[in-house]
Amino acid sequence: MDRKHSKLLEMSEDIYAEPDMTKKVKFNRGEMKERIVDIYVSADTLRDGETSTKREETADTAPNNGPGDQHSDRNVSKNSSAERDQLETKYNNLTKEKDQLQASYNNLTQKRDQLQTRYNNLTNERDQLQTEKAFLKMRLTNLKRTCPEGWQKFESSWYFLSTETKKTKTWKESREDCLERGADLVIINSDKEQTFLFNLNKRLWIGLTDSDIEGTWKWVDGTPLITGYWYYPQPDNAVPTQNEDCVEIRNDQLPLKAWNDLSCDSQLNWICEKAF
Ligand SMILES: [Ca+2]
Ligand SMILES: [Ca+2]
Ligand SMILES: [Ca+2]
Repeated sequence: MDRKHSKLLEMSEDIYAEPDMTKKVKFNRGEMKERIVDIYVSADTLRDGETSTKREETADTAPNNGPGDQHSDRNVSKNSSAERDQLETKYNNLTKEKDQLQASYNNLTQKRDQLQTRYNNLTNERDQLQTEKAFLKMRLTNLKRTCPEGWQKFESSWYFLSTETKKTKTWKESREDCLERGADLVIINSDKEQTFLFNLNKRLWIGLTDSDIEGTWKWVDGTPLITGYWYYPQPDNAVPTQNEDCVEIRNDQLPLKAWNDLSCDSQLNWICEKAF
């Protein structure tokens, strides 16, 4: 037997031999038939000096994805089932994650709202404090500027009251004292101011006189008297001088009926006013 026939016999034996499972699973029946046909073809072609080994090799390595490959279908089905399980797991995980994120988001939203409220409150508080600070600063400035010792504030004026009864002065001397203090004898502009002065509870010179024209009362700043707080029957320009041209507030009358005209040479306490 020459080499070519020996090879052919070997191949025939291969075909009728016990099936090699690892090899067989790669072929369908159609392919097996093709291989057998190939072998007889090979016997013819041997004369042309062609071996079938090449063809066998080709068949061996051919792709096995032809139609009707049941084994491949099972694999696909198996694969898609595993893939579905994986996807389902993934979906469940993502759903869980989404829920956690939603909860987290809700918490953060709540926190943000709380912070917003707090921020608004703090802003309001800050604005109030700023207003308060500005007000206090203004007050302090006023105090520094216009509050020397012995002065007191009422409404929008500062007042200096002469308190020592032994050091009383005439109306003219009293006015000079006020001018030296950068002020003047008080000018009474309202019932409130009148009441405040009455409550100081002293006989005091005020900045009103009719020394220029008898009976025509003028304040020290030159403005005419509009509202007076005389008690009856003042002003009377009365005895003993018959020349009462200066005005005092008395402490033995009513708050809004407390003025009397008397001689400017009388000695009294006095009150200066500095408006701001
Ligand atoms: Ca006044
Ligand atoms: Ca008079
Ligand atoms: Ca009088």
